[in-house]
Formats: sequence, structure tokens, C-alpha cells
Amino acid sequence: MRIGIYGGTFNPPHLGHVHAAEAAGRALALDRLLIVPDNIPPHKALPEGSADNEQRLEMARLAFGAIPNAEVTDLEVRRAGKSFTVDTLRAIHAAEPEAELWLLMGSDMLACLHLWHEPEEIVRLAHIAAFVRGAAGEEEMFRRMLPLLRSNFGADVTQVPMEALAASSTEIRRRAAEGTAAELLPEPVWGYIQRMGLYGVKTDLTRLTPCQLRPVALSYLKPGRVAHVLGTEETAVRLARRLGADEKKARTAALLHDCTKKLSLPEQLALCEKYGAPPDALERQMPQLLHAKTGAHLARDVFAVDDEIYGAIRWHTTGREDMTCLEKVIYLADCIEPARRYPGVEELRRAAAEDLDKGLTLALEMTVRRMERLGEPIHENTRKALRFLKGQESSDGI
Ligand code: DGI
Ligand code: FE
Ligand code: FE
Repeated sequence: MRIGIYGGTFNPPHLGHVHAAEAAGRALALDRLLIVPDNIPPHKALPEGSADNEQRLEMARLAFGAIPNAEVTDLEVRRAGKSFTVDTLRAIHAAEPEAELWLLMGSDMLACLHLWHEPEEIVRLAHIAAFVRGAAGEEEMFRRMLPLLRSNFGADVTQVPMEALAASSTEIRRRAAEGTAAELLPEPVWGYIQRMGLYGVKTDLTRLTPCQLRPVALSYLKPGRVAHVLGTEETAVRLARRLGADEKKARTAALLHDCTKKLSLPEQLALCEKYGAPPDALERQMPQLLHAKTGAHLARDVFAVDDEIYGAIRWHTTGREDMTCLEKVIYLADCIEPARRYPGVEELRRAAAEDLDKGLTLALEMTVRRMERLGEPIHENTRKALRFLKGQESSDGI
């Protein structure tokens, strides 16, 4: 197994880092890529509004999460003290003694590798791969360093060409405060910076247009859920247009509908406490039900969404009796968006295309059948939603 190791301060991680990681994964045929944010001691004097260790870890998860086989590790942050690469390599080697380790670094790092702590041990534990960005003076540096590293430490350096990004983290921090950094950052990282108010960024989260909201909303998600939420947004807009519902509200509700989905049950219960919204008996045991309630409250608290949007998020998992048009739009969009793959989804898409209530009824019936098959309890709101629609159907027929 080939494991890549990519360390850095990632304050913040930017598109240059992501491109580098992708290029290395491809060029070196890595089976795994470990992203290792280094430790910044809490007492180190940082400018006001800097990201702390936990925030840099979270931004790294958002930035690299979409790369297959990449994982962010808190190895160096947890170890505390000064982060020596040699200690990190020893720890990874101890955990994976059979693996071939590849240490990735920028050419600026390679230029001073001989000055690092225990360079011969580093080179003994890992192959070295350096990114080649075509920057000024880079070629000359490689000409000078490669023979030196080979003769002094026996290092054989592999060069990985990559697309250059014309900005460093330092410059991005400055540009963030000016509001011109978005194009240099992975979307969710820019959203996270805004919602945490890092680097002097001041965004009023209560008056965002859907386009401004999008990166912030994506920053709440596990990377694997991003496609689902964007698919829900697109589908909700389409349904809203067709039914004459408010398109902007549909977008906002769809972007935020799963904003607490990644939280554990204890974290969600803490939100219930915070918002004075007690969970019912079933919600108390099932985070997959509870996220609709906590998500609606968070959206109202943080983004000041109105009651209609609140309702669409609140009822998107179970539905309820006598749903509003926007509630139906979000419920269905969540079920049929293009990234959804499950038996029956095509039939559901056809029913929804024909008639919203027909789609909704079928979606609720499918949920009930699935729960019965899995032996899971059916929430009373799911039953009520279905009974209401069926009642309507039969009274229509009279
Ligand atoms: O959050 P998503 O995965 O995008 O979708 P969702 O909010 O519709 O959540 C689906 C989950 O909720 C799925 O695991 C099934 C569960 N669920 C929906 N209705 C009921 C239910 N679970 C129980 N036990 N009872 C229900 O009535
Ligand atoms: Fe959901
Ligand atoms: Fe969803």
C-alpha cells in the first residue's frame, strides 16, 4: 500500500493545496492520502481572528473531503508541541509497517529539507515527492538541491507537476477580509470562514441571497452530502417554478435542509436544549428524524429564515398533515433529486412529474413500506401526512 502524507498549516487550505493533493494522488498512484495539519501551540501569538487548531482541521476536512482516499488526521495537533515531520512519519510507520510512505511537499520546503529535524531519518522512512509549479527559480533550486539531497541523505526525489495557484495562504487571508478570496478557496471552506468570522471576515448571515448562502450552507455538510444538497436545490427550484411556489425560498430551504445531518445524537440533543425544542420519544433515539427539527431551529437562529422556510426544513423528513406547497416541494425534491439512487426512485420521479400530491403520497408510502421491512417504527407524522393525502384523494373522488 502506498500512503501519501501531506502536512502543512492549512491556514486556510486553498485550491492550490487541493490541486496538489489530486496531482500527487494521480502521479504516485496513492492508495491513501493523509492530510496532516500541523500544531499551532495555543499560546503562540496569532493575529486576531486567526483559525485555531480545531478550525484548521475542520477546514481541511471540508477542502480535501471530496478527494477519494484522502483523510484528514489530527496526529500532529493531538501530539501538541512542535510538529516534527520525523515524529509523524515514525507514528504512521508504526501504525502501517508494511506501507510505502510518500512525503509530499512544496518546492520551497524541499529547498530546506536538509535543515529539518533528522533529515536522514525522514528519508529512510519515506520517499520524497516535491510539487513542481513552474515558479520562478524553481528549476534552479531543483538543480542545486537534488544532487545535494542524494549525496548527503540518499534521497531520491520524485517531481510531481501541478497547476500553480497564484496565491499563498497569507495572501488569501488578506484577500478574505477584502471579500476577494472566494475564487481561490474550495466553496465550503469559504463558507466556513464566513460563518466563523475568521481572518477578519464579517458576513451578516441573516441577509444572504441564495447564492451567497450556498458556500455557507455547504460548510455544514460532510463532503459526501454536497452533491445531494445541490441536487435538492436544483430539483426544488424546478418544482417551485412549476407550482408557482417562491423560488428563492425553495432554494434557501433546500440548501439548509440537512444542515445538522452530520451531527451525532448527543450534539443534536444539545441543540434541542439550546433552542428549547424538546425531542419527542422517537426523535430522542433517532438522529435521522431529529435533524429535521434541529436543522429548522438552526436555520432560524443563524440565518433568520422565515416561518415558511422553517416549516419546509422542519417537515422534510416525515412530512405532516396538510403540508404547505413549499413543504411538499422540499420533501419531494429531497426524495427525487438526481443523486438519489434506490429501488423505486424512477417511479417516484415519474409520479412527481405528473402530480405533486401523487408523488408525495407515493414517497410516503415507500417510506412506510421501507420502515416496515426494516422493522423500524413509523413516525406518527409520516402516518398523519399519508392519511391526510389519502383522505383528500377519496373526498376528491366523491
Ligand atoms: O436527510 P436525508 O437522508 O437527505 O433524507 P431524510 O431527511 O428524508 O431522512 C431520511 C431518513 O429518515 C431515513 O433514514 C428514513 C428516516 N425516516 C423518514 N421517515 C421516517 C423515518 N424513520 C422512521 N423511523 N420513521 C419514519 O416515519
Ligand atoms: Fe434530511
Ligand atoms: Fe436530504
